[in-house]
Formats: sequence, C-alpha cells, structure tokens
Amino acid sequence: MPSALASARLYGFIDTGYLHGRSPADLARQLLDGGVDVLQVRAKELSHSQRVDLAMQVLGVAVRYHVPVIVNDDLEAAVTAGADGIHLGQEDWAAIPEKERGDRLANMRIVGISTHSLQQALQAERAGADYIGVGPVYATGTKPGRPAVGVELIRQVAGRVTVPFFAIGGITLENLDEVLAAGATRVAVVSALLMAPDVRQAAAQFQQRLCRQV
Ligand code: TZP
Ligand code: MG
Repeated sequence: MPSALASARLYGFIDTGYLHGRSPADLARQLLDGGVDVLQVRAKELSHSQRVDLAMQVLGVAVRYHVPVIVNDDLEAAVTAGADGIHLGQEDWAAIPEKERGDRLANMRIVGISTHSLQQALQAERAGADYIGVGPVYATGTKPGRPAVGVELIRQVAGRVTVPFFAIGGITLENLDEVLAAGATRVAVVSALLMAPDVRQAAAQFQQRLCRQV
C-alpha cells in the first residue's frame, strides 16, 4: 500500500461544481490546513487542458503539505500534470483493457476505483486498486441519479475487504458517527467540506472525529 494512504482518514476534493468563483488554490490550502490527507481534483465540466492546469495548481499547494493529489477520470491529465494518482469509476476502469492496465497506469503511484457493491469492492481489490471508494452511502446532489448503497454495504465491505476503503456520498458531521459505527475508518467528503461556512474548520472537525477512531 502506498505509504501516503496507510494513515489517510480524510479525503477531500477540489470539485469545480462547488468552487462558486473561489480560487482552487485557496480552497486547497484551506482543506490542507484543516488536515485532509488526500486531495482529488474532480472537474467534470472542464476541458482536458483546463483540468491539467487545475491539477498543477492544486499540486503546487499540496506538495508543501506532502499530501497526494489524485485526478478524477482523466488519466492523460493526471500524467501530464504529474499527479500522484488517478481515480476511476467502474466504467472508466472497465474501459482500459486488462492487458493494458499495467502500462497505462505505470506512472500512477496511487490508483483508486469507485465501487457500489460488495462484489465490485472485492473485484477492485483483486485487480490491484490501492484504495477503493464505497458509496454513495447516502443520496447526494454531487452524484445525482446514483442510488444510495446505505451503511449496510459499509458493514459488509469492512468485514471482507483489506484494501483501504473510503466511505463516500452524502457524509456530513451529522451522520459521520453512523458511518464509522458501520466500520469505516476513512471518509471522502465533497459538499460538506466545500459548502461549509469555514472550510478549514470543517475539515479539522472531520479529522478530529476520525482520529478518535482506533
Ligand atoms: N462518488 C460516490 S458519491 C460521490 C462520488 C464522487 C459524491 C460525494 O460527494 P458528497 O458531496 O460528499 O456527497
Ligand atoms: Mg468517473
């Protein structure tokens, strides 16, 4: 397991859907000051070259915190920007032919895969994912149209999967205890951090609660 992941608990995002005119570098700094352990660049509506620029800006900040930056979906952008890793959804992962995966992902220290069922989680682990996302735990506007998997899946994955997993989807400070009680020790959070009145403080509050876990 890449060492940056071993102790990672809180996974934050620079998601362009939640910038609302704010500077991505400033937001990255707030998330990092609050203690996020991993930062993903999620830029669904940007062009490839805009995504590369954004990833480079975020990398420029995160490097000072020794926090890995993962690019969502766009492997070329991750490679060009010099990102630490790539995060792929089920479809993006399936689109890379199995025999090409070794070469295509060779420059990525960290490969993460989204999963929505126990079977997908076990498959991703077998395929060599460095971490998996499991969710959406709760229905979320950040991923509209994707049904909630509920905390029961977290319980199942916690019992069966050894690769690090991040519970994701609709997680807030209000429902965090339920997610942790189901066996998650790591969470990935978009809107509850980026929409918080004080982003740094919200990240610090999540981190504090996560650190209390054994
Ligand atoms: N994958 C599964 S749910 C989700 C992603 C990217 C969105 C999580 O965002 P939020 O705002 O924390 O619900
Ligand atoms: Mg995707």
